[in-house]
Amino acid sequence: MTDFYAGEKEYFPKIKKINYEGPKSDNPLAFKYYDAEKKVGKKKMKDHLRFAVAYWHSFCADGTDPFGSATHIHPWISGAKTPMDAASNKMDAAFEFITKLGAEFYAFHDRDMAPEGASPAESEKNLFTMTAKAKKLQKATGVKLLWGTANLFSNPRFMNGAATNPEFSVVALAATQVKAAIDATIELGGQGYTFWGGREGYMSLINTDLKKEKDNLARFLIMARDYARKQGFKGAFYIEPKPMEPSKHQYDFDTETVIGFLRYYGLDNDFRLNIEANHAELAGHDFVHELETAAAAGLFGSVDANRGDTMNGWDTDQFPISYYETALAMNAILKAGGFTTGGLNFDAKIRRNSVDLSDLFIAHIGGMDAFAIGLEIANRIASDGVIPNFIKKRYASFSAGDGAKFAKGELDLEQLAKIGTDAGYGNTGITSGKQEYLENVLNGYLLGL
Ligand code: XUL
Ligand code: CO
Repeated sequence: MTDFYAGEKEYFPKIKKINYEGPKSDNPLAFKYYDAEKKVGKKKMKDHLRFAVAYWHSFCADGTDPFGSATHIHPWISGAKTPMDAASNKMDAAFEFITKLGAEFYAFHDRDMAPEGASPAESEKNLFTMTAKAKKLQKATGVKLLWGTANLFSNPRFMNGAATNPEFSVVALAATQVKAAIDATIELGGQGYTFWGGREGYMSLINTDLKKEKDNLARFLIMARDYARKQGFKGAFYIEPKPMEPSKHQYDFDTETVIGFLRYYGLDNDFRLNIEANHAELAGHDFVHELETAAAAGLFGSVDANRGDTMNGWDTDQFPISYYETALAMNAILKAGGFTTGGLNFDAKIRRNSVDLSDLFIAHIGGMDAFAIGLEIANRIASDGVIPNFIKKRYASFSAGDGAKFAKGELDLEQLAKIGTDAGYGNTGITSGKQEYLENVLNGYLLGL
């Protein structure tokens, strides 16, 4: 990583490289806990956390909501003469921001990087022009691509779905975007390719052939996988579950649903899960539940780091700040072996009334510090051993004797029932789960005791 600015124009001239200054610093533009080079366990913080900046929220979203117009007037867009000029300026701003922040990765949708043209061919040309520029900026700054994706939800043509659209011609147009976005991802050395299906669901079952739509979605994913592999893509494909919004019901409802889908259609060798904290909440789960569920299936891939608002039922995409949540998340991620192709992508946006350019830096700094603390606590959980050892002991009866035979599938139901009959009732099963004790242990780590 270099810390020089490599674009053609500078958009954050008052902000210099963000440095680690330690917990006592009161500089809002400094890290208090994220110390990229610091070793935690066997790896450096930056290699554990693999932070990525989301192009769409940080450089495209303008604060528009259903009740009001734009509040973020981005200088990289407002001064541009043409949509391609805006795209080029936006990319300068993006690489300046990511470099000054010291994140190692970014993630993009095709339409974040380059505007749609008058035809699929022109859209592709726009994307490849911007891909060439991104490649130069990646080389100059050392910033890498975590994953690419195609926006198959904003354009009105996707109002009835993309791969699940009842009209074949829309499915084919979705393919033009996915093919080009895969090409761009490969060209940029992307480590993953993500599918988030915001319109891959239904608004009502009264007009929907659910089986056909799911079959078509799987067919489309198989085609995308085969194309990417043929082009030499070695990275991971991710499905990002979300239960609803914008559709009433999305087929990638939650992690467990996606695991079933991937296995049913034979996609589980190539696809893994990209888990988003706020999406987990919308599905009625904890973030950590989704992480542990993916890991249990051997399908954990990457994370869209953010948080929701427990009082709201929609995707508020706020920056993560809860140490408790980041600690449990990092504990799950470390237990799963850590990131390989994946990372922590801030799929988060500053609030509509956060109108200072510095707010974008401050928000990311807070999120990175929160995950750095989470990592330290997760490492403490592992090294201290109280919690993992308790869990190990809790299941110890499956490691020896009849319990081990059961686990290996060496007993049938009659043999199992006989063991139960011989043991009798007694006090069997009356064992404390020690939840409160373990919660207090965790709180102790959070206070650094
Ligand atoms: C939408 C969402 C998307 C995906 C990428 O809720 O999370 O931004 O991460 O398409
Ligand atoms: Co996301």
